[in-house]
Amino acid sequence: HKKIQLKDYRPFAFIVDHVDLIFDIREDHTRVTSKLKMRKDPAWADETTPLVLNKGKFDIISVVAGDMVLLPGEYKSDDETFTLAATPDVFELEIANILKPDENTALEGLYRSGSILCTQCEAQGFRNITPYSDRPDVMAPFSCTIVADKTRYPILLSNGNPVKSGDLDDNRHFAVWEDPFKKPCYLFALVAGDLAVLEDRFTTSSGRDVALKIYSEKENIALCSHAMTSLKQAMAWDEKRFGREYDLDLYQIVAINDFNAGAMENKGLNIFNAKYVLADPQTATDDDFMGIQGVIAHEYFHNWTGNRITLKNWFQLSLKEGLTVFRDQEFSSDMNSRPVKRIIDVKNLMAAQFPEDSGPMTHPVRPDSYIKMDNFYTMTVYEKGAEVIRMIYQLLGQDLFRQGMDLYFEKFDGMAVTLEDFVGVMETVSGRNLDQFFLWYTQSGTPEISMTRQYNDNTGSLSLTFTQSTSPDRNQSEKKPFHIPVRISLINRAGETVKQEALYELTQETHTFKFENVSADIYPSVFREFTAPVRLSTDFSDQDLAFLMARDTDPFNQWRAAQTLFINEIKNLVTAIRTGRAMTVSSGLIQAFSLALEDRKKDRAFLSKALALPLETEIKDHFEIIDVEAIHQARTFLKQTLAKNLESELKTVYEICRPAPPDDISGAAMADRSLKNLCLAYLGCVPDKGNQALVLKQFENAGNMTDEFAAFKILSHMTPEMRDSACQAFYNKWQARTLVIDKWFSVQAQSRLKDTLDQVKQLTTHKNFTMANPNKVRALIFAFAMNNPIHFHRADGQGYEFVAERILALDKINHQTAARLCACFNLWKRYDENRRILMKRQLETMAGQKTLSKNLYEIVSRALE
Ligand code: B3K
Ligand code: ZN
Repeated sequence: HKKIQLKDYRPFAFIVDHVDLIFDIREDHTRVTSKLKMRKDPAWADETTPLVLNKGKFDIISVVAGDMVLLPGEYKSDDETFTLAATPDVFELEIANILKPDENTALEGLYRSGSILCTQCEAQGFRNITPYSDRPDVMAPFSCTIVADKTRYPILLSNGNPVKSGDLDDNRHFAVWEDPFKKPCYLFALVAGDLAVLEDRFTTSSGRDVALKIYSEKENIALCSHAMTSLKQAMAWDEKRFGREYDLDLYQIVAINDFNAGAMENKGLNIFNAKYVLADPQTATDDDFMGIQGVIAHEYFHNWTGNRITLKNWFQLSLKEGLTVFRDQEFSSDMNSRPVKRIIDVKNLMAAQFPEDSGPMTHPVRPDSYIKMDNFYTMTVYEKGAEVIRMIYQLLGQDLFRQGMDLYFEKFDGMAVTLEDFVGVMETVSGRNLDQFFLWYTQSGTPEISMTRQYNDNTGSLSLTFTQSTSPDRNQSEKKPFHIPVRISLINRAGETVKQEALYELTQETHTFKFENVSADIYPSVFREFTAPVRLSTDFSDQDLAFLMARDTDPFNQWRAAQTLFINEIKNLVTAIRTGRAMTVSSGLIQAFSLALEDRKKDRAFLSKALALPLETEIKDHFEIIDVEAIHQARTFLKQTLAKNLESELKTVYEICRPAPPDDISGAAMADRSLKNLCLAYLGCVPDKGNQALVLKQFENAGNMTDEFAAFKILSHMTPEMRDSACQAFYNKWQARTLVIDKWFSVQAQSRLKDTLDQVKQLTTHKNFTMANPNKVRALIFAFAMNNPIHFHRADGQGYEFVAERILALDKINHQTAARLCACFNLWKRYDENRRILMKRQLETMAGQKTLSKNLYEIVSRALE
């Protein structure tokens, strides 16, 4: 399979002046007619330049160039390209072809989800609809006519504005849409179906009256109001924070059940995974509510960062994704608790991006090459990309950053640009040179920073020495030092600030910063708010960490201190297990935990994060060789020991966080629930009848999904009998709600009970399960493979065998999602020899298949390299 390389980028030799699409939707097929107005770009084409368009696997039924009907010999067409050997300088081309959306299980291009026909084009799905130059730097105005049966498809949607509609013979009707903004084809969208709509309006700051419409299946329309509220919040926020106004009279969102990604920002017609639209307190958890708010905002923000200004080529993906994630993170921070949002984002980065960057998929935020672009919608491009933007924001400060953004919008509106263009405007407004900083885009890997303190008693000076190093990897055999911002402040034993926070910059391997006239008991608080995406090791003792956990003036650093204490303790326990010593938990840790739990001044949402043990999947990143069983045993022992020692405190806090009204989704109510459910999870992990009864009581009497689901999860680990009866009850109650049934699958997939693999296998044949729906596959198979280490990594290899077999089955119908699932094998070299051999065997079996998709081939072959 061919590798596409950034260094081979060439502009398209033609300009597309207009695209007119006609979709004639019939019972078992759709006929697409594309009318292109094109001309040669004199800068790149001469009389010998052929026209080469991308094309998927479908049959062409007619081609008209100008007034000439072309015969099959006069154009060339195969499964990948459509070619005209020669064209005039200016010409019109009309191509008609037949699609079978009902047979499209890959969910890219035009496909059916239930009774709805819809599209997904990013990254390169548009070529499966009609031959086109399927690349983001080819921008054109589109119009789109949809013709369909009026009963089956009463609603016909596309991008932009509705300009005409009407009835036709045979119970058919049509709608014509025009998008006045030039766009790349990956932003094209079409929806046809029998949908209900929730309508609202928004008036922009300059007075434009925008109609807002959220569409879903009729039975779910009552679940769309949180999405609508979130959309209006996002529109208002983007005006206030970035001066960005919406630019059409209509903004539409459609909820779809079968979707490979979370959502898609098509111009004026977002298509969403129903999971990120539908919610009410009975069926969605507080985390779901936050997720919806964030994703609705993210897609809305793309209208400026992604759509109005788009990408020169796919290598620049982080230009829209990193920036838009940064924007949605800032939005969620302004709407909710900023420190808690920061903790959630960093935890996610450490749990998923750090490992990605240390394995076979490691790539710079701007990758140099790909086989399938779909494989590069990664944590690195998105989340690390957002951290890189955040560092620019730190280096420039809020005002200059905003000036840079304003200049970016002014200079590049309507264009397809690069990361250099973005960083360039930041250099212009700040007068700074960001050449070294740009390494964050071109060099892969997570820098490791060590920080040591030297205190001079005679002079009263504290020196902080920072050293950075980044391990060589497949992308660069030698790493240059990164330009790393670090926010530092100094605090005393009373927890008071003695030196205000300031920004320092690391540009060389080693830097020492000296602070004069400070006393010996001063603590530095470094990398406040996680100033840079680096691994940090310090010379802090566990006593120091316990102090910082209680008194650091930055809540993020309090959280980090707590997590570091937990990790240190778990490392000690793992050593004890491996050397056959008895496990004990240090009294200092128990005390620090207890003090935090009793600190009534602390924000409850924050506490629920700080006092949660790191997950096994996060802990593994702190070990060179991952000992799955020892990590599991150590973490379980620590959790049970804390619960046994602090039982009465945990119960007290559980009671104090008595729920606000169950349908209250205010920040305070969510915070109470999160701390309450953390206490319940600790209490429920000790095999004690009283605690079990408490969990069961919450499960049975919960007034919302947050509480019900929290208790359900705890029950799923207790005993097979308790798990089974909880599963039965939950299923009986929610079987008609497909998104809730996803939760039911995922809880069972993550159970620690012995028979989990057999249960999961059984569930693949359950009547509510299907490999054709990505949400179902994620709920059951991904959850098992990614979040249930002791069972996926069973020493007998059966977990691997099961997942590999599912990956191959999925690859036959949905290559994008199959390749994503295969990431569970990526770190195979980090396990013990037995598991290494077993995992490698599965990778080799996959590699040996005759018909592997390009997507899966790329993941498997990188893993085996
Ligand atoms: N831009 C889309 C990603 C589509 C996934 C393509 N495989 C979602 C987003 O980031 O907003
Ligand atoms: Zn995005």
